[in-house]
Amino acid sequence: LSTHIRHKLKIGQKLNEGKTKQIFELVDQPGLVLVQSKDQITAGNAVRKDQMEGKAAIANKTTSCVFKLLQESGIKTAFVKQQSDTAFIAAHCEMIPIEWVCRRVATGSFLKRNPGVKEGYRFSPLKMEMFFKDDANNDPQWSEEQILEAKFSLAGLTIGKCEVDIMNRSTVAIFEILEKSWATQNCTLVDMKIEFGVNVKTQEIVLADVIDNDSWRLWPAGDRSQQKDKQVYRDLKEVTPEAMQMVKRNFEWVSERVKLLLESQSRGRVVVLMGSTSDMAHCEKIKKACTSYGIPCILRVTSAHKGPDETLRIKAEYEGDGVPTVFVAVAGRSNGLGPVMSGNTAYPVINCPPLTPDWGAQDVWSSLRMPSGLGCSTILSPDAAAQFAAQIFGLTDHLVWCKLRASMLNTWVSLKVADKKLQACSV
Ligand SMILES: Nc1ncnc2c1ncn2[C@@H]1O[C@H](COP(=O)(O)OP(=O)(O)O)[C@@H](O)[C@H]1O
Ligand SMILES: *[C@@H]1O[C@H](CO)[C@@H](O)[C@H](O)[C@H]1NC(C)=O
Ligand SMILES: *[C@@H]1O[C@H](CO)[C@@H](O)[C@H](O)[C@H]1NC(C)=O
Ligand SMILES: *[C@@H]1O[C@H](CO)[C@@H](O)[C@H](O)[C@H]1NC(C)=O
Ligand SMILES: CC(=O)N[C@H]1CO[C@H](CO)[C@@H](O)[C@@H]1O
Ligand SMILES: [Mg+2]
Repeated sequence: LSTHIRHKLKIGQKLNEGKTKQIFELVDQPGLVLVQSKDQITAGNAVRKDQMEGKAAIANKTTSCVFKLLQESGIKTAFVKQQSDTAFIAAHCEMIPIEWVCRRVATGSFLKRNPGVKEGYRFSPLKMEMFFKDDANNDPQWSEEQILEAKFSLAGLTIGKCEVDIMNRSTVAIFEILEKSWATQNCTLVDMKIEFGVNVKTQEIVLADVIDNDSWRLWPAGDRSQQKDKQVYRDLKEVTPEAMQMVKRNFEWVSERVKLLLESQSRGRVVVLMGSTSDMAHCEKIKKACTSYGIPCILRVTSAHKGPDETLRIKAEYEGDGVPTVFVAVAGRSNGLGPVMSGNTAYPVINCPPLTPDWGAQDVWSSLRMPSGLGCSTILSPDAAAQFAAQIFGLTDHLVWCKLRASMLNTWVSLKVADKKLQACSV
Protein backbone atom coordinates (compact mmCIF):
# COMPACT_ATOMS: atom_id res chain seq x y z
CA LEU A 1 0.00 0.00 0.00
CA SER A 2 1.53 3.29 -1.02
CA THR A 3 2.52 5.77 1.68
CA HIS A 4 0.65 8.34 -0.41
CA ILE A 5 -2.61 6.68 0.43
CA ARG A 6 -1.61 6.05 4.04
CA HIS A 7 -1.15 9.78 4.63
CA LYS A 8 -4.52 10.80 3.29
CA LEU A 9 -6.58 8.03 4.82
CA LYS A 10 -6.25 6.34 8.17
CA ILE A 11 -5.94 2.75 7.06
CA GLY A 12 -6.99 0.23 9.63
CA GLN A 13 -6.56 -3.50 9.63
CA LYS A 14 -6.70 -5.70 6.54
CA LEU A 15 -10.16 -7.24 6.51
CA ASN A 16 -9.76 -9.50 3.54
CA GLU A 17 -7.39 -10.51 0.80
CA GLY A 18 -8.04 -12.46 -2.37
CA LYS A 19 -6.30 -13.19 -5.61
CA THR A 20 -6.69 -9.72 -7.06
CA LYS A 21 -7.30 -7.32 -4.21
CA GLN A 22 -6.95 -6.44 -0.55
CA ILE A 23 -9.63 -4.85 1.63
CA PHE A 24 -8.69 -2.43 4.42
CA GLU A 25 -10.76 -0.90 7.18
CA LEU A 26 -10.90 2.92 7.19
CA VAL A 27 -10.47 4.14 10.74
CA ASP A 28 -12.13 7.54 10.25
CA GLN A 29 -14.91 6.31 8.01
CA PRO A 30 -16.85 3.54 9.69
CA GLY A 31 -18.90 1.52 7.23
CA LEU A 32 -16.43 2.17 4.42
CA VAL A 33 -13.42 0.20 3.22
CA LEU A 34 -10.50 0.71 0.87
CA VAL A 35 -10.34 -1.77 -2.01
CA GLN A 36 -6.76 -2.03 -3.24
CA SER A 37 -6.01 -3.86 -6.55
CA LYS A 38 -2.96 -6.07 -6.84
CA ASP A 39 -0.70 -5.81 -9.87
CA GLN A 40 -1.03 -9.39 -11.02
CA ILE A 41 -3.25 -11.42 -13.26
CA THR A 42 -4.69 -14.79 -12.41
CA ALA A 43 -6.42 -17.46 -14.43
CA GLY A 44 -7.30 -21.08 -13.81
CA ASN A 45 -7.25 -20.36 -10.10
CA ALA A 46 -3.82 -18.79 -9.90
CA VAL A 47 -2.23 -21.73 -11.66
CA ARG A 48 -0.92 -19.17 -14.08
CA LYS A 49 0.18 -16.11 -12.23
CA ASP A 50 2.11 -13.34 -13.83
CA GLN A 51 2.85 -9.90 -12.69
CA MET A 52 1.54 -7.43 -15.14
CA GLU A 53 2.73 -3.97 -14.49
CA GLY A 54 0.10 -1.29 -14.76
CA LYS A 55 -2.74 -3.75 -14.76
CA ALA A 56 -4.14 -2.55 -11.47
CA ALA A 57 -4.32 1.03 -12.72
CA ILE A 58 -6.18 0.00 -15.84
CA ALA A 59 -8.50 -2.17 -13.79
CA ASN A 60 -9.25 0.80 -11.53
CA LYS A 61 -10.31 2.87 -14.52
CA THR A 62 -12.50 0.10 -15.83
CA THR A 63 -14.15 -0.61 -12.50
CA SER A 64 -14.72 3.01 -11.59
CA CYS A 65 -16.29 3.87 -14.94
CA VAL A 66 -18.56 0.84 -14.87
CA PHE A 67 -19.68 1.52 -11.31
CA LYS A 68 -20.25 5.18 -12.14
CA LEU A 69 -22.42 4.17 -15.08
CA LEU A 70 -24.43 1.77 -12.92
CA GLN A 71 -24.75 4.21 -10.06
CA GLU A 72 -25.87 7.07 -12.29
CA SER A 73 -28.43 4.71 -13.75
CA GLY A 74 -29.77 4.11 -10.24
CA ILE A 75 -28.35 0.65 -9.45
CA LYS A 76 -27.34 0.19 -5.82
CA THR A 77 -23.63 -0.56 -5.60
CA ALA A 78 -20.94 -0.61 -2.92
CA PHE A 79 -18.71 1.77 -4.88
CA VAL A 80 -18.23 5.19 -3.26
CA LYS A 81 -15.33 6.90 -4.96
CA GLN A 82 -12.01 6.51 -6.65
CA GLN A 83 -9.13 7.01 -4.23
CA SER A 84 -6.04 6.53 -6.38
CA ASP A 85 -4.73 4.80 -9.47
CA THR A 86 -5.22 1.42 -7.90
CA ALA A 87 -7.67 1.83 -5.07
CA PHE A 88 -11.25 2.88 -4.44
CA ILE A 89 -13.44 3.44 -1.42
CA ALA A 90 -16.49 1.23 -1.07
CA ALA A 91 -19.22 0.51 1.41
CA HIS A 92 -18.12 -2.24 3.76
CA CYS A 93 -20.00 -5.36 2.78
CA GLU A 94 -20.14 -8.92 3.94
CA MET A 95 -19.84 -10.69 0.63
CA ILE A 96 -22.30 -13.37 -0.44
CA PRO A 97 -20.01 -16.15 -1.71
CA ILE A 98 -21.91 -16.71 -4.95
CA GLU A 99 -20.80 -15.69 -8.41
CA TRP A 100 -23.79 -14.76 -10.54
CA VAL A 101 -23.09 -15.51 -14.18
CA CYS A 102 -25.36 -14.08 -16.83
CA ARG A 103 -25.09 -15.04 -20.49
CA ARG A 104 -26.46 -13.64 -23.74
CA VAL A 105 -24.36 -15.82 -26.03
CA ALA A 106 -23.25 -19.38 -25.33
CA THR A 107 -19.48 -19.80 -25.14
CA GLY A 108 -16.74 -21.03 -22.82
CA SER A 109 -17.59 -23.33 -19.93
CA PHE A 110 -21.29 -23.33 -20.81
CA LEU A 111 -20.51 -25.31 -23.96
CA LYS A 112 -18.60 -27.91 -21.94
CA ARG A 113 -21.40 -28.30 -19.43
CA ASN A 114 -24.07 -28.38 -22.15
CA PRO A 115 -22.69 -30.53 -24.96
CA GLY A 116 -24.61 -30.13 -28.20
CA VAL A 117 -25.12 -26.40 -27.78
CA LYS A 118 -23.11 -24.53 -30.39
CA GLU A 119 -21.05 -21.45 -29.64
CA GLY A 120 -23.08 -18.38 -30.52
CA TYR A 121 -26.45 -19.72 -29.34
CA ARG A 122 -28.38 -16.66 -28.10
CA PHE A 123 -30.26 -16.68 -24.81
CA SER A 124 -33.48 -14.65 -24.62
CA PRO A 125 -34.25 -14.36 -21.77
CA LEU A 126 -30.74 -14.20 -20.42
CA LYS A 127 -29.29 -17.42 -19.02
CA MET A 128 -28.46 -17.29 -15.34
CA GLU A 129 -25.99 -19.56 -13.55
CA MET A 130 -24.70 -19.51 -9.99
CA PHE A 131 -21.33 -20.71 -8.73
CA PHE A 132 -20.33 -21.14 -5.12
CA LYS A 133 -17.03 -19.37 -4.50
CA ASP A 134 -14.87 -22.23 -3.34
CA ASP A 135 -11.40 -22.30 -4.87
CA ALA A 136 -10.56 -25.67 -3.32
CA ASN A 137 -13.42 -27.26 -5.29
CA ASN A 138 -13.09 -25.12 -8.41
CA ASP A 139 -16.16 -22.98 -7.76
CA PRO A 140 -18.91 -25.59 -8.22
CA GLN A 141 -22.14 -24.67 -9.98
CA TRP A 142 -25.02 -24.39 -7.52
CA SER A 143 -28.77 -24.57 -7.92
CA GLU A 144 -31.14 -22.11 -6.29
CA GLU A 145 -32.03 -24.82 -3.77
CA GLN A 146 -28.38 -25.25 -2.78
CA ILE A 147 -28.07 -21.52 -2.15
CA LEU A 148 -31.22 -21.56 -0.04
CA GLU A 149 -30.12 -24.60 1.95
CA ALA A 150 -26.74 -23.00 2.69
CA LYS A 151 -28.70 -20.44 4.77
CA PHE A 152 -25.91 -17.88 4.51
CA SER A 153 -26.16 -15.24 7.19
CA LEU A 154 -24.28 -12.02 6.39
CA ALA A 155 -24.33 -8.76 8.30
CA GLY A 156 -27.39 -10.07 10.12
CA LEU A 157 -29.31 -10.87 6.94
CA THR A 158 -30.23 -14.45 6.10
CA ILE A 159 -30.05 -15.20 2.40
CA GLY A 160 -33.45 -16.71 1.63
CA LYS A 161 -35.79 -16.80 -1.33
CA CYS A 162 -36.42 -13.05 -1.30
CA GLU A 163 -32.71 -12.23 -1.35
CA VAL A 164 -31.99 -14.78 -4.09
CA ASP A 165 -34.79 -13.32 -6.20
CA ILE A 166 -33.41 -9.82 -5.68
CA MET A 167 -29.92 -10.90 -6.79
CA ASN A 168 -31.36 -12.76 -9.79
CA ARG A 169 -33.37 -9.71 -10.92
CA SER A 170 -30.50 -7.33 -10.22
CA THR A 171 -28.07 -9.42 -12.26
CA VAL A 172 -30.40 -9.30 -15.25
CA ALA A 173 -30.85 -5.53 -14.96
CA ILE A 174 -27.12 -4.94 -14.56
CA PHE A 175 -26.36 -7.12 -17.57
CA GLU A 176 -28.92 -5.33 -19.71
CA ILE A 177 -27.58 -1.93 -18.72
CA LEU A 178 -24.02 -2.90 -19.57
CA GLU A 179 -25.12 -4.67 -22.75
CA LYS A 180 -27.03 -1.60 -23.93
CA SER A 181 -24.08 0.64 -23.11
CA TRP A 182 -21.51 -1.55 -24.87
CA ALA A 183 -23.78 -1.71 -27.90
CA THR A 184 -23.10 2.01 -28.42
CA GLN A 185 -19.48 0.97 -29.07
CA ASN A 186 -20.62 -1.79 -31.43
CA CYS A 187 -19.43 -4.27 -28.84
CA THR A 188 -21.35 -7.38 -27.78
CA LEU A 189 -21.49 -8.15 -24.08
CA VAL A 190 -21.36 -11.94 -24.33
CA ASP A 191 -21.49 -12.83 -20.64
CA MET A 192 -20.72 -11.41 -17.23
CA LYS A 193 -20.10 -12.53 -13.66
CA ILE A 194 -20.79 -10.42 -10.62
CA GLU A 195 -20.95 -10.70 -6.86
CA PHE A 196 -23.22 -9.15 -4.29
CA GLY A 197 -22.60 -8.11 -0.73
CA VAL A 198 -24.75 -7.14 2.22
CA ASN A 199 -23.99 -3.54 3.20
CA VAL A 200 -23.09 -3.85 6.90
CA LYS A 201 -24.74 -0.51 7.71
CA THR A 202 -27.98 -0.73 5.75
CA GLN A 203 -28.32 -4.52 5.40
CA GLU A 204 -29.16 -3.90 1.76
CA ILE A 205 -28.02 -6.27 -0.96
CA VAL A 206 -25.74 -4.29 -3.27
CA LEU A 207 -23.53 -5.03 -6.22
CA ALA A 208 -20.02 -5.24 -4.76
CA ASP A 209 -16.51 -6.38 -5.56
CA VAL A 210 -15.55 -5.12 -9.03
CA ILE A 211 -16.59 -5.29 -12.67
CA ASP A 212 -13.64 -5.26 -15.00
CA ASN A 213 -12.51 -7.28 -17.99
CA ASP A 214 -12.07 -10.24 -15.67
CA SER A 215 -15.78 -10.08 -15.21
CA TRP A 216 -17.06 -10.23 -18.77
CA ARG A 217 -16.53 -11.25 -22.37
CA LEU A 218 -16.64 -8.44 -24.91
CA TRP A 219 -16.67 -9.14 -28.60
CA PRO A 220 -16.26 -6.08 -30.81
CA ALA A 221 -18.78 -6.22 -33.68
CA GLY A 222 -19.98 -9.51 -32.17
CA ASP A 223 -16.80 -11.16 -33.44
CA ARG A 224 -15.09 -13.59 -31.08
CA SER A 225 -11.74 -13.31 -32.84
CA GLN A 226 -11.59 -9.66 -31.74
CA GLN A 227 -12.27 -10.45 -28.06
CA LYS A 228 -10.90 -7.82 -25.71
CA ASP A 229 -11.33 -9.49 -22.39
CA LYS A 230 -9.34 -11.74 -20.15
CA GLN A 231 -10.14 -14.78 -22.31
CA VAL A 232 -7.24 -13.61 -24.50
CA TYR A 233 -4.98 -14.27 -21.54
CA ARG A 234 -6.53 -17.65 -20.74
CA ASP A 235 -6.16 -18.69 -24.39
CA LEU A 236 -2.43 -17.88 -24.57
CA LYS A 237 -0.47 -20.96 -25.65
CA GLU A 238 2.66 -19.56 -24.12
CA VAL A 239 3.16 -16.57 -21.85
CA THR A 240 5.76 -14.49 -23.63
CA PRO A 241 6.48 -10.82 -22.99
CA GLU A 242 4.96 -10.01 -26.41
CA ALA A 243 1.83 -11.97 -25.60
CA MET A 244 1.48 -10.17 -22.27
CA GLN A 245 1.84 -6.86 -24.07
CA MET A 246 -1.06 -7.85 -26.32
CA VAL A 247 -3.21 -8.74 -23.32
CA LYS A 248 -2.35 -5.43 -21.74
CA ARG A 249 -3.16 -3.54 -24.96
CA ASN A 250 -6.56 -5.22 -25.04
CA PHE A 251 -7.20 -4.25 -21.44
CA GLU A 252 -6.18 -0.71 -22.26
CA TRP A 253 -8.55 -0.73 -25.22
CA VAL A 254 -11.37 -1.66 -22.82
CA SER A 255 -10.43 0.93 -20.23
CA GLU A 256 -10.37 3.65 -22.90
CA ARG A 257 -13.67 2.52 -24.42
CA VAL A 258 -15.41 2.14 -21.09
CA LYS A 259 -15.17 5.92 -20.55
CA LEU A 260 -17.27 6.43 -23.65
CA LEU A 261 -20.10 4.46 -22.04
CA LEU A 262 -20.68 7.43 -19.74
CA GLU A 263 -21.30 9.76 -22.67
CA SER A 264 -24.72 10.33 -24.10
CA GLN A 265 -25.00 9.26 -27.73
CA SER A 266 -27.82 11.60 -28.61
CA ARG A 267 -29.30 14.77 -27.25
CA GLY A 268 -32.92 15.49 -26.79
CA ARG A 269 -35.26 17.77 -24.89
CA VAL A 270 -38.78 18.07 -23.66
CA VAL A 271 -40.66 21.31 -24.36
CA VAL A 272 -43.69 21.76 -22.15
CA LEU A 273 -46.28 24.14 -23.53
CA MET A 274 -48.84 25.36 -21.03
CA GLY A 275 -51.99 27.24 -21.88
CA SER A 276 -51.72 29.39 -18.76
CA THR A 277 -49.30 29.95 -15.89
CA SER A 278 -52.03 28.70 -13.56
CA ASP A 279 -50.80 25.25 -14.65
CA MET A 280 -47.25 25.97 -13.49
CA ALA A 281 -47.18 23.52 -10.55
CA HIS A 282 -48.28 20.70 -12.86
CA CYS A 283 -45.59 21.66 -15.39
CA GLU A 284 -42.88 21.88 -12.73
CA LYS A 285 -43.62 18.26 -11.83
CA ILE A 286 -43.03 17.26 -15.45
CA LYS A 287 -39.79 19.21 -15.49
CA LYS A 288 -38.55 17.66 -12.25
CA ALA A 289 -39.20 14.16 -13.54
CA CYS A 290 -37.47 14.93 -16.87
CA THR A 291 -34.45 16.21 -14.99
CA SER A 292 -34.25 12.97 -13.02
CA TYR A 293 -33.80 11.18 -16.36
CA GLY A 294 -31.15 13.69 -17.40
CA ILE A 295 -33.40 15.20 -20.05
CA PRO A 296 -33.45 19.02 -20.37
CA CYS A 297 -36.94 20.42 -20.05
CA ILE A 298 -38.09 23.87 -21.14
CA LEU A 299 -41.37 25.46 -20.04
CA ARG A 300 -43.28 27.84 -22.34
CA VAL A 301 -46.64 29.57 -22.09
CA THR A 302 -48.85 29.64 -25.16
CA SER A 303 -52.52 29.19 -25.96
CA ALA A 304 -53.65 27.58 -29.18
CA HIS A 305 -57.03 29.25 -28.76
CA LYS A 306 -55.88 32.75 -27.96
CA GLY A 307 -52.59 32.94 -29.84
CA PRO A 308 -52.29 30.17 -32.43
CA ASP A 309 -49.77 32.19 -34.45
CA GLU A 310 -47.54 32.33 -31.39
CA THR A 311 -48.00 28.59 -30.67
CA LEU A 312 -46.84 27.74 -34.20
CA ARG A 313 -43.95 30.21 -33.96
CA ILE A 314 -42.72 28.54 -30.75
CA LYS A 315 -43.09 25.16 -32.45
CA ALA A 316 -40.93 26.37 -35.35
CA GLU A 317 -38.29 27.61 -32.92
CA TYR A 318 -37.78 24.08 -31.60
CA GLU A 319 -38.12 22.41 -34.97
CA GLY A 320 -35.45 24.64 -36.41
CA ASP A 321 -32.32 23.72 -34.47
CA GLY A 322 -32.21 19.98 -35.09
CA VAL A 323 -32.47 18.89 -31.44
CA PRO A 324 -34.89 15.96 -31.12
CA THR A 325 -37.88 17.25 -29.16
CA VAL A 326 -40.89 15.79 -27.44
CA PHE A 327 -43.67 18.35 -26.85
CA VAL A 328 -45.90 18.05 -23.81
CA ALA A 329 -49.12 20.04 -24.00
CA VAL A 330 -50.62 21.14 -20.70
CA ALA A 331 -54.04 22.69 -21.17
CA GLY A 332 -57.10 22.49 -18.93
CA ARG A 333 -60.72 22.66 -20.11
CA SER A 334 -60.76 22.41 -23.91
CA ASN A 335 -57.31 21.18 -24.93
CA GLY A 336 -56.74 22.76 -28.31
CA LEU A 337 -53.03 23.03 -27.66
CA GLY A 338 -51.92 19.40 -27.94
CA PRO A 339 -54.04 18.53 -30.96
CA VAL A 340 -53.01 21.70 -32.84
CA MET A 341 -49.36 20.93 -32.14
CA SER A 342 -49.82 17.31 -33.15
CA GLY A 343 -51.45 18.31 -36.42
CA ASN A 344 -48.53 20.56 -37.28
CA THR A 345 -45.33 18.76 -36.25
CA ALA A 346 -43.74 15.40 -36.94
CA TYR A 347 -42.28 15.39 -33.40
CA PRO A 348 -44.16 13.41 -30.74
CA VAL A 349 -46.78 15.27 -28.70
CA ILE A 350 -47.98 14.11 -25.29
CA ASN A 351 -51.12 15.65 -23.84
CA CYS A 352 -50.92 16.01 -20.09
CA PRO A 353 -54.08 17.93 -19.19
CA PRO A 354 -54.40 19.12 -15.56
CA LEU A 355 -57.90 17.86 -14.95
CA THR A 356 -60.11 19.23 -12.21
CA PRO A 357 -62.65 17.18 -10.24
CA ASP A 358 -65.66 19.17 -11.45
CA TRP A 359 -65.28 18.91 -15.22
CA GLY A 360 -62.32 16.52 -15.63
CA ALA A 361 -64.45 13.62 -16.86
CA GLN A 362 -65.75 15.80 -19.71
CA ASP A 363 -62.57 17.79 -20.41
CA VAL A 364 -60.41 14.71 -20.91
CA TRP A 365 -62.19 13.95 -24.17
CA SER A 366 -60.66 17.02 -25.77
CA SER A 367 -57.29 15.26 -25.41
CA LEU A 368 -58.55 11.83 -26.44
CA ARG A 369 -60.87 12.09 -29.40
CA MET A 370 -58.68 13.38 -32.20
CA PRO A 371 -59.39 14.26 -35.80
CA SER A 372 -57.85 11.74 -38.22
CA GLY A 373 -54.14 12.11 -38.90
CA LEU A 374 -53.14 13.06 -35.37
CA GLY A 375 -50.98 10.68 -33.32
CA CYS A 376 -50.67 12.43 -29.98
CA SER A 377 -50.94 10.43 -26.77
CA THR A 378 -52.60 11.45 -23.51
CA ILE A 379 -51.13 10.78 -20.09
CA LEU A 380 -52.74 12.25 -17.00
CA SER A 381 -49.94 11.98 -14.46
CA PRO A 382 -47.11 14.50 -14.91
CA ASP A 383 -44.51 11.94 -13.77
CA ALA A 384 -45.83 9.39 -16.22
CA ALA A 385 -45.82 11.92 -19.07
CA ALA A 386 -42.14 12.59 -18.38
CA GLN A 387 -41.48 8.87 -18.15
CA PHE A 388 -43.09 8.32 -21.53
CA ALA A 389 -40.96 11.09 -23.03
CA ALA A 390 -37.91 9.39 -21.47
CA GLN A 391 -38.94 6.10 -23.06
CA ILE A 392 -39.01 7.82 -26.44
CA PHE A 393 -35.48 9.20 -25.92
CA GLY A 394 -34.38 5.89 -24.42
CA LEU A 395 -34.73 4.33 -27.87
CA THR A 396 -31.62 6.23 -28.95
CA ASP A 397 -29.99 7.43 -25.71
CA HIS A 398 -28.63 4.53 -23.69
CA LEU A 399 -28.11 6.64 -20.55
CA VAL A 400 -31.82 7.44 -20.41
CA TRP A 401 -32.70 3.81 -21.12
CA CYS A 402 -30.40 2.68 -18.30
CA LYS A 403 -32.17 4.96 -15.82
CA LEU A 404 -35.55 3.60 -16.87
CA ARG A 405 -34.25 0.04 -16.56
CA ALA A 406 -32.76 0.58 -13.09
CA SER A 407 -35.92 2.29 -11.91
CA MET A 408 -37.94 -0.74 -13.00
CA LEU A 409 -35.61 -2.97 -10.97
CA ASN A 410 -35.76 -0.74 -7.90
CA THR A 411 -39.55 -0.67 -7.99
CA TRP A 412 -39.61 -4.46 -8.20
CA VAL A 413 -37.19 -4.78 -5.27
CA SER A 414 -39.17 -2.31 -3.12
CA LEU A 415 -42.34 -4.33 -3.61
CA LYS A 416 -40.50 -7.53 -2.77
CA VAL A 417 -39.01 -6.06 0.41
CA ALA A 418 -42.36 -4.50 1.43
CA ASP A 419 -44.04 -7.88 1.05
CA LYS A 420 -41.32 -9.62 3.05
CA LYS A 421 -41.75 -7.11 5.90
CA LEU A 422 -45.51 -7.50 5.85
CA GLN A 423 -45.25 -11.28 5.98
CA ALA A 424 -42.80 -11.07 8.88
CA CYS A 425 -45.24 -8.84 10.80
CA SER A 426 -48.26 -11.01 10.21
CA VAL A 427 -46.60 -14.25 11.32
N1 LIG B 1 -16.91 -3.69 -0.56
C1 LIG B 1 -16.33 -4.78 -0.03
N2 LIG B 1 -16.38 -4.98 1.32
C2 LIG B 1 -15.82 -6.08 1.86
N3 LIG B 1 -15.19 -7.04 1.17
C3 LIG B 1 -15.11 -6.91 -0.16
C4 LIG B 1 -15.67 -5.77 -0.84
N4 LIG B 1 -15.44 -5.89 -2.16
C5 LIG B 1 -14.76 -7.06 -2.32
N5 LIG B 1 -14.56 -7.69 -1.14
C6 LIG B 1 -13.88 -8.99 -0.89
O1 LIG B 1 -12.50 -8.84 -0.92
C7 LIG B 1 -11.88 -10.09 -1.15
C8 LIG B 1 -10.73 -9.94 -2.11
O2 LIG B 1 -11.17 -9.83 -3.46
P1 LIG B 1 -10.58 -10.76 -4.61
O3 LIG B 1 -9.12 -10.55 -4.67
O4 LIG B 1 -11.37 -10.49 -5.84
O5 LIG B 1 -10.90 -12.20 -4.04
P2 LIG B 1 -11.15 -13.56 -4.80
O6 LIG B 1 -9.79 -14.07 -5.12
O7 LIG B 1 -11.85 -14.39 -3.79
O8 LIG B 1 -11.99 -13.29 -6.00
C9 LIG B 1 -12.97 -11.00 -1.63
O9 LIG B 1 -13.33 -11.86 -0.59
C10 LIG B 1 -14.08 -10.03 -1.95
O10 LIG B 1 -15.32 -10.65 -1.85
C1 LIG C 1 -34.06 -16.25 -11.91
O1 LIG C 1 -35.19 -15.72 -12.59
C2 LIG C 1 -35.63 -16.47 -13.69
C3 LIG C 1 -36.72 -15.69 -14.39
O2 LIG C 1 -37.72 -15.31 -13.50
C4 LIG C 1 -36.07 -17.84 -13.23
O3 LIG C 1 -36.46 -18.61 -14.33
C5 LIG C 1 -34.93 -18.51 -12.51
O4 LIG C 1 -35.35 -19.72 -11.96
C6 LIG C 1 -34.40 -17.62 -11.38
N1 LIG C 1 -33.26 -18.22 -10.75
C7 LIG C 1 -33.01 -18.08 -9.47
C8 LIG C 1 -31.79 -18.72 -8.97
O5 LIG C 1 -33.74 -17.47 -8.73
C1 LIG D 1 -20.68 -3.14 -36.04
O1 LIG D 1 -20.76 -4.53 -35.97
C2 LIG D 1 -21.35 -5.17 -37.07
C3 LIG D 1 -21.44 -6.63 -36.77
O2 LIG D 1 -22.20 -6.85 -35.64
C4 LIG D 1 -20.51 -4.88 -38.30
O3 LIG D 1 -21.07 -5.52 -39.42
C5 LIG D 1 -20.43 -3.39 -38.51
O4 LIG D 1 -19.58 -3.09 -39.58
C6 LIG D 1 -19.95 -2.68 -37.27
N1 LIG D 1 -20.08 -1.25 -37.43
C7 LIG D 1 -19.15 -0.40 -37.09
C8 LIG D 1 -19.47 1.03 -37.28
O5 LIG D 1 -18.08 -0.72 -36.64
C1 LIG E 1 -9.51 -5.07 -16.99
O1 LIG E 1 -9.15 -4.07 -17.86
C2 LIG E 1 -7.99 -3.36 -17.67
C3 LIG E 1 -7.70 -2.65 -18.93
O2 LIG E 1 -8.78 -2.01 -19.38
C4 LIG E 1 -6.84 -4.26 -17.30
O3 LIG E 1 -5.68 -3.55 -17.07
C5 LIG E 1 -7.21 -4.96 -16.08
O4 LIG E 1 -6.17 -5.74 -15.62
C6 LIG E 1 -8.37 -5.81 -16.34
N1 LIG E 1 -8.79 -6.39 -15.12
C7 LIG E 1 -8.38 -7.56 -14.72
C8 LIG E 1 -8.71 -7.88 -13.31
O5 LIG E 1 -7.84 -8.36 -15.40
C1 LIG F 1 -11.96 6.24 -13.98
C2 LIG F 1 -10.63 6.58 -13.49
O1 LIG F 1 -9.81 7.06 -14.22
N1 LIG F 1 -10.41 6.28 -12.24
C3 LIG F 1 -9.29 6.69 -11.45
C4 LIG F 1 -8.06 5.83 -11.61
O2 LIG F 1 -6.99 6.42 -10.95
C5 LIG F 1 -6.75 7.77 -11.20
C6 LIG F 1 -5.50 8.23 -10.55
O3 LIG F 1 -5.66 8.59 -9.23
C7 LIG F 1 -7.94 8.57 -10.75
O4 LIG F 1 -7.73 9.94 -10.84
C8 LIG F 1 -9.08 8.15 -11.61
O5 LIG F 1 -10.22 8.87 -11.24
MG1 LIG G 1 -12.49 -11.69 -7.33
